[in-house]
Amino acid sequence: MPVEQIKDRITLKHPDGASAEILFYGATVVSWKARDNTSSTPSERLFVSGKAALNGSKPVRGGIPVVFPCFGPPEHPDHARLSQHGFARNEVWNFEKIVMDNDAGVSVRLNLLPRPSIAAVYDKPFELAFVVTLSEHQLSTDLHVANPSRTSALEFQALLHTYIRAPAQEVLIQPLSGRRYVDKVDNAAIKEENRGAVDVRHFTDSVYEEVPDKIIVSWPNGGLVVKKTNFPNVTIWNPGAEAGSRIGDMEPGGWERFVCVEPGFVRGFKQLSPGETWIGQQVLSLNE
Ligand code: TA6
Repeated sequence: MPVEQIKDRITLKHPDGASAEILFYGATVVSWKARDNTSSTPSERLFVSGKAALNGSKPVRGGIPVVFPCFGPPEHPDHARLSQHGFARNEVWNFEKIVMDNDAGVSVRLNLLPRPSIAAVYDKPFELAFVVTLSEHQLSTDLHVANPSRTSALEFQALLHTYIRAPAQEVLIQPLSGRRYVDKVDNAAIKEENRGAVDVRHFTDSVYEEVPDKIIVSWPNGGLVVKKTNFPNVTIWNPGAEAGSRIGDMEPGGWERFVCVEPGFVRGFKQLSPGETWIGQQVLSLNE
């Protein structure tokens, strides 16, 4: 099961043709190709804008950006000097090791430790690791957050900002019915979802609370399942044409080709005691 390290990225390959690509920049997964029951050849399951910067000049517009230690504009005093969605997606991570490489799948681990560029804006001790595992029909991404301090707690938010390639006008996300959510398109009003399935036919930016760990993302003749662990919240985002056309690195009409389904711990802050580690996991599956 080959793992290839090319200049700016790691490529994982599976004997059946599935593959994944992870930029060292931001540990951003920028490609996941796999077959489902209806296809004989692997196809791309993630969306990356054709105008995305992949050279480290700015966070990638697409794939699976890693959001840490804050989601959205910073609210916590520890995060006061950070930009939106924190520093993890803006830093070059280190390739630590191959965790697994057999017929079942291949798994690699990257890490991000304090360094001067981070210390300039964030002075809390932390250790991050990101483990990406590719199997025939699944892509698993685990974010490990450790608090190496012997004395102080670590408070953070974390989220995987996953851009699922999908026909945005036809995609449905469930089960969110009855769940409370923050509607960021309506002055952050707190609402209860009254739809059986959520669509993104209009500008959508909703942070759902206490969401079941299995989320079904479906569209005519396609779909995938998102399974999450330790991520109680899910953000659903699609900017639509008006807001989308104002995003500088969004390809023309790009908003028609993705839905962001973002498992996270973003309502309040996760607190790690000294020496504690937390793992948030997302598993994207075809053929469920
Ligand atoms: O996850 C949804 C969101 O917080 C939206 O509010 C929008 O800002 C999106 O993330 C993209 O953020 P970015 O900083 O990548 O442009």
